[in-house]
Amino acid sequence: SSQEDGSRMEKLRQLMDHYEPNDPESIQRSFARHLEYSLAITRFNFTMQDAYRAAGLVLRDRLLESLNDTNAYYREQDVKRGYYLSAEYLIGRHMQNAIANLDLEQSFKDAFEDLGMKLEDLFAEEADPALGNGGLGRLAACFLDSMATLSLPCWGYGIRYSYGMFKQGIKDGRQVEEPDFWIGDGCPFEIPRPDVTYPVRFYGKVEEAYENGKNISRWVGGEIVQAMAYDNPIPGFDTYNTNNLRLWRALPSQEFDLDAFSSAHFQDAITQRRKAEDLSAVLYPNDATYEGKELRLRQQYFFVSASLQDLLREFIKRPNYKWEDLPEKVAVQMNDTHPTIAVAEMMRLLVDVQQLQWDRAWELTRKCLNYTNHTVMPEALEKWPVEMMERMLPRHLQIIYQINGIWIQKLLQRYGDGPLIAALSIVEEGDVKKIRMGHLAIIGANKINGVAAIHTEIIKKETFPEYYKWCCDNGEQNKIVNMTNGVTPRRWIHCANPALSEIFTKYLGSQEWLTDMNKLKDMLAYKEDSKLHEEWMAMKRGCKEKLADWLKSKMNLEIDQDALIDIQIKRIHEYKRQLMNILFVIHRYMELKKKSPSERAAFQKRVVLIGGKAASAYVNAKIIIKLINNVAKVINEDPDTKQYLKCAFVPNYCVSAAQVMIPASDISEHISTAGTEASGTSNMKFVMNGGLIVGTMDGANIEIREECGHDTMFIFGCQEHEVAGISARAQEGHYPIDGRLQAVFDEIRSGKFAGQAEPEAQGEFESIINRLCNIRAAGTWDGDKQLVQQTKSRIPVDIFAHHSRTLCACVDLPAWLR
Ligand code: 8GP
Repeated sequence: SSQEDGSRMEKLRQLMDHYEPNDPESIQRSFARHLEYSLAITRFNFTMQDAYRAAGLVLRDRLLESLNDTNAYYREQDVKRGYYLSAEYLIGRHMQNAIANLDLEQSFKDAFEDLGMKLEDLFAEEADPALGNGGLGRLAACFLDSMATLSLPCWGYGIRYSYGMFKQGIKDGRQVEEPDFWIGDGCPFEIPRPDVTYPVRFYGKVEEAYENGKNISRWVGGEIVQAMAYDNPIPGFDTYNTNNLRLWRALPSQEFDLDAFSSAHFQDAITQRRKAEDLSAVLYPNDATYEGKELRLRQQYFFVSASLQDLLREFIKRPNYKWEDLPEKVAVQMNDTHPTIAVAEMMRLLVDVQQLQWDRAWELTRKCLNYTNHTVMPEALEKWPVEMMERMLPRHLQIIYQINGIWIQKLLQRYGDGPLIAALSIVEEGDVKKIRMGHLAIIGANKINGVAAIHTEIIKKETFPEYYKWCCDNGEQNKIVNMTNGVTPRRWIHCANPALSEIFTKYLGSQEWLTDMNKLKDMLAYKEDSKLHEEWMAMKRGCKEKLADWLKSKMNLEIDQDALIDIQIKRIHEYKRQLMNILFVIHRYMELKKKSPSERAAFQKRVVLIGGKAASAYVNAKIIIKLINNVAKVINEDPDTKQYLKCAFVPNYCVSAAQVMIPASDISEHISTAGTEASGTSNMKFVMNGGLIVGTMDGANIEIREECGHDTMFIFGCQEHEVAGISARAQEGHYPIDGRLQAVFDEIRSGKFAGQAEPEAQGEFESIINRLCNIRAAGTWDGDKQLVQQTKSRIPVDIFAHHSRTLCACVDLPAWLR
């Protein structure tokens, strides 16, 4: 009865009438209890890993308090909720960030130092959850921190991969991929929710029926997988608000089919189980490309369906809900094309399950969904074979055809028949008929956004030009909008560089800058202040020391802390041009070698660090890693030059590596061919840590330059609007190769970095140089010497054919060398 309920609640309220206290002693008490009772480890004998786990549980208690209160508050206020749908979250370690955001830094420091432990040592015990590939996944993680900090009622939804991004080892200079079973020892921050599960169907067939005067479609049969929720509290900074990242794990729909035992199908039952679990087993390690693999589409549908079922359930739980309120209460952001099956799934849930009329459902769907594009690489826009979709998601294919049919009708009315219709159709005709997920997304979304000003213009002009024309012709120019990326200063300044955070807080008088970066402008008042200069240099030195220790312990590399630290860390890609960076290093090395010892002493000392993972099947990217390693070996061992120039490939680049590297940099390289890097976000992190950018007019570099002043960035290279012209002129052979660059090519060809000791590598190095020189002996790496002679002074034309991605050496590098 409600009376019994009332008295029980009152009793429970009295039993727990306070929040967990946060003074150091209470934290110690809570730590000891978790060691003893949660982990069943004696408090008199434990390892650092045990300590980390117990400390994680201390934090989790506090996170739960604010998560529960925040959820209760959202419900009470009946707020509009945002949902970020992303197949990737490159979340990084939780502990340090959570302590900072919960305002527990001092208490934790005091509590653990008193017990003889350093917080940094605890932090280092945490596995770095890498449930993402690169920029897009890290952006999702930064957004979660910022949305919580801004007290916005927004949750993230994704997949709880058992294996995250592979660990990168380097063996004989080459990348080796090792599995990352990050979840192995359990993550103290996550909350398994066995009570929050949803069925997700695959395969089967659609039955048409006539019920209650209506034609209805029923998706039946096939197989059902259960999606089980794991919640990851995301605390905001300087607010009581804590949001949630809900990740789905796949489980079989029935634990064991008991009949299987008796009917000797036990093996089948186990296979079924494994198949279900495979769904959330591993992250696809591709970046800016996609693989048309069935498992990938299964993963996408799996998490999208569970997430939409969950958010609609939350909507329906509101008292007196009305469907027309859905867009007032729900906004869904689709992070790239990966979750865009959401357009069809939302329609299925509204039409088939909730029995709404098609037109009404379509209006609601379009008002609730939004889509972000993250790359101009056309191969990243996913397309699924119709045949595959028909088998796996038969009802969704029907829905997509229906959406497309109505859309094509509209187009025909507006433009009549013609090539525009085929270009705008969701269905791509051809030998293999495909569903274009990018098209489904733009047609099903309220807003479409690019991630930097230049990128948004490219989306309009090049990625979806026909769609943009449609928008303009229909008075909807504002459908494609720009939303330049951002990063969280809590992780990227406050946690990564506590000394800098202290400086800002001291000079600005408060921590407000941590939630309003505009406040940093007030630092300008101190720009001539010698005291600040001193403190700033001490901060940089401290960061470099930390980096030096880290490099020494990770890879036994010694660096001179007086050298200029020059860093390029990001996924390895031809368009990002790590190749150009290493060609520059070779050039610098050759210049140094030419000098006398006294002339060398006048050279700026430099340490060039390059880090990043290559997709496992990306052959050229892997050759670039090998080249960097081989060049580094020669340079670092050369007694004439090693004092002045060092180079290293830093293995296993990840969020925690970035937190050590970024604060220590003097300059960082953001040198993609203009028009190819959608935004970049590490550029922002380096600048926030007082580094200077060497960069091209690409992505967010352009906007950072406007914000910070032109004199704070070393810009070089051609501009995006010049690329097409250069390409055309190059076809006619108007670009001779710069002599300095030619010398670098010759040095590589001479076998200096591989030679006879490593003929295979030598062949690979020559093959990528040949590609730059438009020599089509690619693959046959010993090449056709005559062809080399004829063409080596020509601009790399075939690269232009390949989206100008590596437009590199011949056009941009000489400008950079200046
Ligand atoms: C990245 C872009 O390359 C980068 O410029 C941008 O800053 C970042 O997204 C965030 O917007 N794109 C991807 O990470 C990407 O396309 N990932 C592939 C897995 C599809």
